[in-house]
Amino acid sequence: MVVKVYGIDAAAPKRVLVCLIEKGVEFETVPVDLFKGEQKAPEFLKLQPFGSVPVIQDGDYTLFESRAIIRYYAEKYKHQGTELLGKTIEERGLVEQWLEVEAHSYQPPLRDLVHKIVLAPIRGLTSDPKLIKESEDKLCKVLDIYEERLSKSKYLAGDFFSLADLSHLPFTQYLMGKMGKEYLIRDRKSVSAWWDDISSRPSWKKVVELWPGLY
Ligand SMILES: N[C@@H](CCC(=O)N[C@@H](CS)C(=O)NCC(=O)O)C(=O)O
Repeated sequence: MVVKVYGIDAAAPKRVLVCLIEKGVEFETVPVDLFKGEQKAPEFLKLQPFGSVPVIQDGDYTLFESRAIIRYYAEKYKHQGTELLGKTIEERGLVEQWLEVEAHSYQPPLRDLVHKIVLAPIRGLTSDPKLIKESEDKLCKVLDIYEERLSKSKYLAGDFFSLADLSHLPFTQYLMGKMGKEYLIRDRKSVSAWWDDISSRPSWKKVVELWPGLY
């Protein structure tokens, strides 16, 4: 059964795509044009009532929320492809801890920056340098904690690549691209080495090559 992934060129769907590639799960993509508002069309809302991407359909099973989807596939194919959840319950706890940090501390200020710097001009909106500075300051505080953590272990949850690291790929890629905020990563030695490591995985390189989006 080939998994259908709705939405491709935005960050949250890419979290799912990179996970499926790591797990060696076959999939096909269904484009959803966010700028045309296709995610709010009645047919799409039957799949995802909040009107955002990604959504997957796996046979007659439908799931939305990118982090729920990656957890589902990491568990469903535990013994196939890259092990992404850790080998012990303690490792699993740390993977979950850093997944939560990514969702609740890392992504919010970074998503704000992406909206203000990358998306605002496309939508014809002006962005306020003061608000950009506030988001950047919040992100810096989080990155300082990452620097400390990654000076002690190669990856976030320990010395193994996991869903926690993978979940950071799509939004961090924005910083490294046209946004011009690469220094936020490069100014932190351990974070910088971690980024070079995780972003050079063949799975992520394939995602960026196939779906460069707004990077
Ligand atoms: N928490 C959701 C967020 C999904 C989300 O915000 N997706 C964005 C693309 S990255 C989207 O669909 N934006 C269009 C919209 O919300 O109208 C997830 O992780 O799946």
